[in-house]
Formats: sequence, structure tokens, C-alpha cells
Amino acid sequence: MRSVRWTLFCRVIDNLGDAGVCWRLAADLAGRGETVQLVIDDASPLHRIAPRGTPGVDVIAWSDALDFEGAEVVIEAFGCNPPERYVEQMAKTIPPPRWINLEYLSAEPHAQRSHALPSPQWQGPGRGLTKWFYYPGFTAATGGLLREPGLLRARAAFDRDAWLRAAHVVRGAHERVSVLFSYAQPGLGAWLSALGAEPTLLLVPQGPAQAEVQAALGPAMQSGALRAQLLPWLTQVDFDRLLWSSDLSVVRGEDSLVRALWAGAPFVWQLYPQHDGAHLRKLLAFLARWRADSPAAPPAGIDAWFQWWNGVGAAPPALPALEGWRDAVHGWRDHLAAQPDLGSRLLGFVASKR
Ligand code: TRH
Repeated sequence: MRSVRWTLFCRVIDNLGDAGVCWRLAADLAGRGETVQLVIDDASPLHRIAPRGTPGVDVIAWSDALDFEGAEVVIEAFGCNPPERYVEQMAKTIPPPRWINLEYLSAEPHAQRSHALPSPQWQGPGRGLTKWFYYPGFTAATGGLLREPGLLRARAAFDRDAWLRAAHVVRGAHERVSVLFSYAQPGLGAWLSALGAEPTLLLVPQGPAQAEVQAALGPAMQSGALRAQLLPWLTQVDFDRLLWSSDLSVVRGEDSLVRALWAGAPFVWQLYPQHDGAHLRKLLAFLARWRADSPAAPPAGIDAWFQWWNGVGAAPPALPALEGWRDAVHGWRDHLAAQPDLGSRLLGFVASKR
């Protein structure tokens, strides 16, 4: 089949997630034989999470003087507004490219309502074009979740101890592994004490949690039966494997959330905090979707645990048993894995708009 030429625009607003999602999508499409140009205004996150790039993806610096060079599909990530001159050139091209606005992942009802809606451009540089809303999501009525072909097979065949050894991590025979990829957490010390009730190796990827863990544990980097190890930058591929190695993870933005789901181990999601509380509405919608769709219900105590990680309540609640938690993650993961992934749905969507 002929490959489609895609141009994907990305602006880095904060953290790693904007670049992380765009890179994952670009690499996923390229892995399926597509040709992708990723136009990004700040490539520094990519130097950390994808330093060697991947065949089929060209990374290009964002410039207002960029020319439209005949891409068949133009994606702007998170309403980032491609340069005016570029959009003007898109509008003058016959046939014009298909233009898609890739939105943030959410389980809230608006994602289902707005997915795949057209936004005809009556004015501005793109006058005459139609921009399509594309909402990732957890149901068949949305754009789905990024899941590269073969990901779950690789997950099932994964050898955790071999990967940990190669990453210079030595796990004690009876230690469980926990991963902490979080924003600030004022109650972190209490959480570390709760985890330290059992032998635990806490692995902390790059981010603000590293300084917090160091401050809470001191130079010994231990609390009870917990010991912590800070990690260097990992490629996105290895970041997945880190989550596959974990018995209990804390993840933060939308991209690591999806990867924690595919990892299939108990996890907590700390959302990017917003002053108007929008993150809590988003969290509740996520928990409700999980409860509705997983054949094994999340155990009692899960909601309180997720809420505590998102600023609700002073002391951390009791840690729910990991077995039931794992079953509930597996149940939802299998339900989600039975649906087509985002890349497949996007290819179908684009083909239907030809
Ligand atoms: O970095 P994030 O906190 O991004 C967030 C979200 O995107 C959110 O929507 C946005 O509003 C906010 O930023 C400003 O978390 P997220 O989405 O999980 O992205 C992290 C990415 O970084 C993910 O692709 C994994 C990658 N990563 C690596 O590949 N290697 C590493 O060593 C680390 C620490 C991260």
C-alpha cells in the first residue's frame, strides 16, 4: 500500500507530554510504513526521550516561514495552530490535505461527543478548509489509545530481571518494584513510609520526584524496607519497559497513563494540576469509565488513593491489596486491547475523508 505523507505540528507547552505524545504517534505511523514530518518548536524533550530518532520520521524546527510541501495529512497537536502562511498554502492546494486537530486524552463525555466533528473554516488563513477534531479515548466512539502493533506481545514476552540488570538496577529476591513518575506531592514522606512496610525497590525516573525523594529519604535513600534508586533519562521504549518492570507505579500526564494501562500493573494517576479543579473532574470520569468497562471492578479504596495523589485529603489512605488492583487493571486493559488502537483508527478516519 502507498504510504501517506503526514506533517505533525507540535508546540511544547510544559513538561514532556506534548512532545511525548507527538513522538509516539509519529513513530507509530512510521512503523506502519507512513512517512512523517514532525514540526516542533522545541526539540529538547526529544533529545532526551528519543535521542536516536527512528526511520521514517523527520524532525523539523518550527518556523513561521515553513512552506507547505504537499503533505496529504496535516495534524496539529492540541490546537497548536500551524503557521498562517503554511495554512494559506494548504488552502490553495487542490486537493487540500486532510487537516486534523489531535486533542488531549480524556474519559469525559465531551471527548465522545466531539470526536470526528468537522470544523469548517469560514475565515482566516484556512478559509474554505475543514479541520476535523480527533479525540483519543477509551471507548469505540472515540479515536482510541496509542498502541503500536506488537506492543502487548512484547509486553507478554518481557524478562524483567534481564531488563533491570541491563539498566544497572539490582532487585533483591523479595523486593517488589515500584516506579514513581510524579509531579510535586507534599505528602510524599508518608507515602514512602507506607510503601516501606514491605521490601520495595523504588525506581525514580527523571523529574521533580527525584529531588523530593532525596529530600524525604536523605543520603541513605531508605525508609523501612524501602530503598530508592534514581534513574537517568530513558528512551520512550525503555520508559515502557520500566513500567513493565513495576508492581506498583505512580504516573502523571496522559502519555504515561496509557503506558501504565498497557503495562498491566497496579498504578495511580496523578494529573497535571489545574487551578479550577478540571483535573479532578477528569480523574472522576476516568475512574467511572474504568469501573463501567472492567470485568473486574477496581477494589474498594482505589478512588481514595487516586484522589489523595491528586490533592484530596491530608494523609494517604491505606494501600489497597495489589492482587485485586492488578485484576482490575488487567480487566480494563484486555477490554481496551480488544478495540482498534489510535493509529489504526486514524488511518481509517483519514481514508474516509479522502
Ligand atoms: O510530562 P508530562 O507530565 O506531560 C503532561 C501532560 O502531557 C499533560 O497533558 C500536559 O497538560 C502537561 O504535561 C503540561 O507526562 P506524560 O504525558 O506522561 O509524558 C511524559 C513522557 O515522557 C512520556 O512520553 C514518557 C516520556 N519519558 C521518557 O520517555 N523517558 C524518561 O526518562 C522520562 C522521565 C519520561
